[in-house]
Amino acid sequence: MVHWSAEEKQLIASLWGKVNVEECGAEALARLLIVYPWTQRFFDNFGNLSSPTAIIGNPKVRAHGKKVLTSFGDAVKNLENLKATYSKLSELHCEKLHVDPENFRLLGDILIIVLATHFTKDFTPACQATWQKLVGVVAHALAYKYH
Ligand code: HEG
Repeated sequence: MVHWSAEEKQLIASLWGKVNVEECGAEALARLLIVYPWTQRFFDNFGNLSSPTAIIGNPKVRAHGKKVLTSFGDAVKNLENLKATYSKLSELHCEKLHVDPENFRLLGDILIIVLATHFTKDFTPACQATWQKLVGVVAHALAYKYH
């Protein structure tokens, strides 16, 4: 059972309150597709992904990044209940989308980098550790229904 201390809850909530899900979501997904280009195969209907500039400017990448980070926000609101929160999405990513769960970890690591670049001052060691814990637990919850 994952436990969240009062300090951890506070570090998560206060940073999340400053996050622009549209900007940070778009940036995180774009970085995933650039840094780990094999992840592009899940998005073969997204049009031009031929260069970093194309990826960053691609409106479908932007829209999907926002969708993913908005959904990540459900974790922030349901810290005590992540497996149930992501149960349906875990099934979807496994059974319909066939996304290897390793990709959830890659995206989580990238999200940490995006947050660190946007919120350098807030990103104290305690904040960073707490967010690393959160992205890890979210990745674990999203992988829970895989078989
Ligand atoms: Mg996933 C769809 C959330 C990581 C590939 N993802 C979705 C949807 C949500 C979501 C909410 C829409 C579901 C629906 O239509 O009902 N994704 C989500 C989260 C995370 C994540 C919260 C991690 C934090 N997704 C992720 C990763 C990949 C991926 C790492 C692949 C590298 N997602 C993926 C694809 C779709 C979704 C291919 C369908 C896209 C489409 O064609 O609309």
